Amino acid sequence: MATKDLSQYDISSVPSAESMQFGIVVAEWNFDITSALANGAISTLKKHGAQENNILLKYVPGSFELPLGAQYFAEMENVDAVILLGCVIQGETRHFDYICQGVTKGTVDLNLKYNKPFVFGILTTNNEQQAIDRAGGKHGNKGDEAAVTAIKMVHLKNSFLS
Ligand code: RBF
Repeated sequence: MATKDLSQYDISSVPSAESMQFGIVVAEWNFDITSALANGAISTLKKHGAQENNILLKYVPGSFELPLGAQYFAEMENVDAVILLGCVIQGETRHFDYICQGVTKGTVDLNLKYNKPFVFGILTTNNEQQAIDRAGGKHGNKGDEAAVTAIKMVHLKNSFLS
């Protein structure tokens, strides 16, 4: 994956997502940003062959709730991967640190507990402009990058099973 433009990647390196099923959990905080991340993720999944009815979308209030929302997908739906989309912007208090710590640790734990990909599609920025730049702006869209990661990780797992 590119580091400067989150939407730039080698298309030929991405396997087909035609038979894959995805859950996407979106935080409602900073929704202008997170809805743009969701649009990016969905269009990238479809671009690589995912069927519309195999992309399930749910919302949680804020990024702190993303791991539990993602766990509901793992427990109650037959998904191959879950993409967590959020945007945490640094404010005046320590909230930023606690939310980032919680969602990061929660996401790592889910990957290992369920042995399936839970993709970290969460922007953690100093200000709103940095988030806009990474949600379809001058640095691309983190939702695109998260979708490509999900496809590649499902393919990786399947390669061990076949
Ligand atoms: N959630 C986010 O997804 N992004 C944020 O930038 C964000 N900032 C917050 C700042 C404060 C002061 C508070 C109280 C909450 C914030 N949240 C944010 C919401 C958080 O993830 C969670 O939904 C709530 O803390 C649950 O009550």
